[in-house]
Amino acid sequence: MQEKTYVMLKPDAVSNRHIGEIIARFERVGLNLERLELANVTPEQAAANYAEHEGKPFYEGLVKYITSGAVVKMVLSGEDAVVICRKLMGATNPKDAAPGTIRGDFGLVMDANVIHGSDSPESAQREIGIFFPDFS
Ligand code: IDP
Ligand code: MG
Repeated sequence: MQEKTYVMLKPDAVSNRHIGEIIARFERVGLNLERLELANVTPEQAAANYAEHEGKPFYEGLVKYITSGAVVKMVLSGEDAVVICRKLMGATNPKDAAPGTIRGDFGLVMDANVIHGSDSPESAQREIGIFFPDFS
């Protein structure tokens, strides 16, 4: 199904200058960039995006990390965009992410795992609303 997803290169990906290489992977499989912006995540956006994790031991560190420096926010579209992006990203923990995936190739530890991607079309709609409020 044609769908949209929200993907975000986290501060470690930006500070390590991996933006181009990572975006190239999404373009290579045939997904389309609908929005692309270098920005800082506000504390309000971080709290909204990670609401499901509030109260977990890693929550405070996660919010601190995602607001610690510039990120690249994007909306990608295409056939099964949500699942395709999650597959390209790899497992949440770089330790478990297969070589060839973004987290497997650019990450080392869970505390700086390179990239965020929506986990369902419903999450995508919610997250696009958080980060691109003017996107219809
Ligand atoms: P996902 O990003 O693959 O969807 P989630 O379980 O939704 O994974 O976790 C959201 C984010 O929270 C992860 O990408 C990672 O940055 C962070 N995170 C999750 N679990 C841990 C943990 O145990 N320690 C540190 N950070 C974590
Ligand atoms: Mg998640």
